Amino acid sequence: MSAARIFEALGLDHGRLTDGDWVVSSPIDGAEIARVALDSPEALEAKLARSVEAFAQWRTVPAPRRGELIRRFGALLRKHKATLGALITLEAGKITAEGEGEVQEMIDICDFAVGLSRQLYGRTIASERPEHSLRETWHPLGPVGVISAFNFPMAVWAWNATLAVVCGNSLLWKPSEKTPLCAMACQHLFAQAMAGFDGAPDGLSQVVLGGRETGVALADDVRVPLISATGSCAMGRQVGARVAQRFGKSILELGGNNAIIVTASADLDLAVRAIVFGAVGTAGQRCTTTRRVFVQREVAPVLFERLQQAYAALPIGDPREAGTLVGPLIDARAFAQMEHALQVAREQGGKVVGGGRVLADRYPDAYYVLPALIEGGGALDNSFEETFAPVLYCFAYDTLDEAIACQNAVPQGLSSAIFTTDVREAERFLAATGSDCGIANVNVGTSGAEIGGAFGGEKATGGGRESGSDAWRGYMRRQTATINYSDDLPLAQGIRFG
Ligand code: UN1
Repeated sequence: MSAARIFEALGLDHGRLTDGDWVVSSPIDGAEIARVALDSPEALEAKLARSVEAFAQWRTVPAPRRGELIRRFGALLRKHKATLGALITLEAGKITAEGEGEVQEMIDICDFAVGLSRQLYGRTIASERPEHSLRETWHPLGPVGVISAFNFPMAVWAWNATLAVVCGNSLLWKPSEKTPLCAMACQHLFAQAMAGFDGAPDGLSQVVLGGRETGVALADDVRVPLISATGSCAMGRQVGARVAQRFGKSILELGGNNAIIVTASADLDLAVRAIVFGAVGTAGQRCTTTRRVFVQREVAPVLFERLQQAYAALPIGDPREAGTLVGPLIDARAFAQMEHALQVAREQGGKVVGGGRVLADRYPDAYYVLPALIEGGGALDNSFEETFAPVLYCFAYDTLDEAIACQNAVPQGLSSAIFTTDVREAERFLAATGSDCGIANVNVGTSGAEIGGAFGGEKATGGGRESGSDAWRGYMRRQTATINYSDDLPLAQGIRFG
């Protein structure tokens, strides 16, 4: 489906696909699919002002009623699931199943947020003073700035947006410059959900299109009390520092360098399937992508052999075609970074299987690659970095302690997994001395998290949590209130004054 057909199916004016200078191209074949208008600094200022006004109104709407708006939005996502999935495929290059899976993730978080809208619980606390009560209330925060990456061009926004909106906030979304159409489509459906909905103010949700300067302007603006940013560690380091400088809050969802440990007791069938999905799914461009494998030395030859067989049979190609499992990389730069990582691995003594460009005759302007496996003898420096491509470093280990130490030795701390049928190994991996990541799985791979859990990671991954569990608290401000219903004024800590 072309971008124009997709916009038409969503009821979006396709004049907007040609009304600007910013060129959007599809990673499928490199062809131009749109020229969109970016926001000027003046336009951004106007949107910020509207967002402040929208917040002032929206925070007074009861939370369950706010949830009702998200219910309507979720219904539109259900209706347009296939079309939205096709747009993700066109603009980000995901295979159809993964594009639709991303829309499903949005639908799921809508359902979660609707339920949450009746569960924004605070606590009541026993007061130390007679005839006093003590309670905690969660209040709306303000305009929430969402900065998102190309690889989840809709779902990451939805994780933030649906929670932020039921929590009573307004939204300003700066999507990746590589995927503005996905953002325009979500924004359009959100506006449709708002149409005729009593109490939903204009400007409740807005998209700002722009590059780095737009992100910086949002990060620096005191009118935006929370910035939720997804992207590289380098980006997060800058955004986090700028937001902290003005005492804003941030939720940072940065790079991952996720590992799977395969012990001698593992079910290798499961392990191989999980590793392949984790390493080559989304062409290795998820923050949760499996980038390293540590396998117990005695099973290492069998696992390497089976991984090589699986890699040799991978259907690589047009992500729209049924049967394709590996689509294109996002652009030439991603390909150059992959090549660089493989080059360094070879220089450092790694044995590289796969890698390199394929289908270049058919798609001279797109970047399809053979996913790469690297068998590492010793240390491979590049395995400490996140190369956003299907590059998997495999190492053999002797003891589980050694495997856990190696897994934890990288700067990032997002996702991790162990494949074992031994309960002691599993529990050691999950213990305080085990995996240091925000996500730790047993017999489940590193990617493909459900929305019900809190999603995010430690260390250079940024420490933020989004999506399920109590992540909603990040989008609200906490107020502690002490209420005196006595005729006296007793002071806390038993202090007598006067
Ligand atoms: C991301 O890559 O930024 O766990 C998010 C997963 C997805 C989300 C990834 N549910 O792989």
